[in-house]
Amino acid sequence: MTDLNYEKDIKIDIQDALIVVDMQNDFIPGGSLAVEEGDLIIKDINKVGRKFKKSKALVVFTQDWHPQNHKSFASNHPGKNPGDEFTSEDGAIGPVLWPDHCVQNTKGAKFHKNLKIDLGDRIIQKGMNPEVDSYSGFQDNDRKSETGLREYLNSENIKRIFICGLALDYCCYFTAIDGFDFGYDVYFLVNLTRGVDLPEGNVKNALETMKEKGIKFVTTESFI
Ligand code: VGL
Ligand code: ZN
Repeated sequence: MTDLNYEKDIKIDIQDALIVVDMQNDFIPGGSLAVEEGDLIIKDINKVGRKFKKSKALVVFTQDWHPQNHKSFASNHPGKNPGDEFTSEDGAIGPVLWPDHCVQNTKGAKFHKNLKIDLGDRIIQKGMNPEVDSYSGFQDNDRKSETGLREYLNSENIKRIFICGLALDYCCYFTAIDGFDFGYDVYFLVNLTRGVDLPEGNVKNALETMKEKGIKFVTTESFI
């Protein structure tokens, strides 16, 4: 595991937002793209969400929301299997193909029943364009279209964002990187996320890249 330093004594305030990434049935054990132990973080995400609301901070949920013909699905590439390496020319899809997941209006795309979605101020959907994936909660992988998250956070005068959810090395990671590049002070809630680690080593690389960039790391114990 990568050596990380955790920030301490963080007081949540009105310019903070908790971004809860893709806590949907398909990413949780039993789902089609299950992240190991994804279910174990739900309770504490609810707890931290409550803390943010008590402190008048924002809580935003992102939701992976694909059409059935989405090109990130191996099933839409004859002869390919989930986990196969695949990158489209412009990086819009890849570096691997996925099982069908989070198809619009299916049970797999729904938030887990134990997640307290009432705590959310906004739900941001992503991945609707069948030709382009959207790992980041902010924008498509080809960076040609945004989801509305930045506009929303800016309209609420948010300066710090705290990221948790699934999966560490995909949607959480890319949301953190974009958040940083868009000028937010970014905190990664390490014990409230789990990774897919595909290809192997991806979780370690993601953590190292974030550390080098200046993204900060916290746990649920970091808050006052
Ligand atoms: C995700 C792979 C494909 C994620 C979404 O939420 O991390 N990963 N689509
Ligand atoms: Zn997806």
